[in-house]
Amino acid sequence: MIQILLSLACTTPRATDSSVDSKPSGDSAVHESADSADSAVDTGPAPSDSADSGPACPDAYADLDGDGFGDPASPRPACDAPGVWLADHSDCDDTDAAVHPGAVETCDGRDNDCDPTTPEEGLATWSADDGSFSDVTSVLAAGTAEAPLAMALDDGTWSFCGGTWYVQVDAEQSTVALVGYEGAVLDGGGSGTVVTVRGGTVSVADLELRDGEGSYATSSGAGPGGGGLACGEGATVTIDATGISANHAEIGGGLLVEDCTLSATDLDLADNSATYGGGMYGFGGATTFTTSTVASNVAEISGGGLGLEGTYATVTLDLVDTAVTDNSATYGGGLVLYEAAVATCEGSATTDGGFRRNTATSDGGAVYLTGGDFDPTLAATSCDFGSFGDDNSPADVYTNAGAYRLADDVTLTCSNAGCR
Ligand SMILES: [Ca+2]
Ligand SMILES: [Ca+2]
Ligand SMILES: [Ca+2]
Repeated sequence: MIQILLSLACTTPRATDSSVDSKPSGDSAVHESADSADSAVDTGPAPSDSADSGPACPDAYADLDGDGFGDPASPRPACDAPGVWLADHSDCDDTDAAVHPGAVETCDGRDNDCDPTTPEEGLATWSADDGSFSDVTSVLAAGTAEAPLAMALDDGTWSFCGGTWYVQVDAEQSTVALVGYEGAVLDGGGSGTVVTVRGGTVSVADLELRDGEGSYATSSGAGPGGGGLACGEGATVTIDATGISANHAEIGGGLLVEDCTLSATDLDLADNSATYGGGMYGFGGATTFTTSTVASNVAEISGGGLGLEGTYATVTLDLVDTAVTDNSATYGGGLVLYEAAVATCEGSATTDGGFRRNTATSDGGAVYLTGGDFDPTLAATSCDFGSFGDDNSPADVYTNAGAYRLADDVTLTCSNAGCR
């Protein structure tokens, strides 16, 4: 690559190198493009020095990131260009020294080598907090459906591009981001939890967590659970634009939450199955789903879509503009609340937030709540419970005081004493 420093502009008094002044005038094509591209220079004040009568000046280009490749958006005649200006103008990002022609393409959703045709699919990258990064494609690609790669994650951002990655990853007291591009899938191979978070702060974005078999045991000994993702022991987990589907566990087919703060936005929790909590089960902690869907999950016993056990610790679930649909169980097709569990359903007249088309073979098509020593709570604000075509079956909410049929956009609170 030619990297010619054109800082020796003929307009600058200190220019003593004759290489620019003596440039052959045959470079007229470049000169013409400069005329047409940069009229500001052409119409600016006439330099008073010898540049007026000098030979044609080729364009020069800024290199603000210092990677040796110029910014094509910054042409100016070399004669007027002080500082470090280059003849090269092939840098597609002059704010990032790691991005230039010939750079290694990495999985980051960006064009690293200034060639948009270079594929990212099938690449995986790990980047540390200090900005350094490593191509970890060969490490992560070692997993197979029969033998998924079991791996503890170091701090940093793990990026997965395209394709299916057979992994069972583990974050323990770490600060980890898992990011997908181009429809990347993390597949547990049906033999373990796909993502286990044992403390720390973990984010998951733009990924699909699939085909996990819950292997996380809670501190109370319940489980194993959390086929797609298990979070426990004071962890903070953020999920965005991610699917958790086709996972299985004894408890929490897709998600298991134990003493964890989990916030999910645009989560698609679908087609998971378990004995308790087909989509998700919570044993403590605070979970929030915003503009998400919980669909077509199945529990053999209770909580087809979602379940909370409030015997051991404070456990809450807030459903904000989240649609819980087409889930099924024996008790609580959409949601089951045991003991001191607290759930909220917040919708609006213009959203489908709430419970529709969920079914229970026994009681509580949408929600089943029951407590012996404690009083579970469901607080609904403009929450849908379905109507003629998309009602839950049998009655919408089962409580110790009886079953309730509810309509759409309902605001009330249900507990052991009933819904009011
Ligand atoms: Ca540059
Ligand atoms: Ca660059
Ligand atoms: Ca890239």
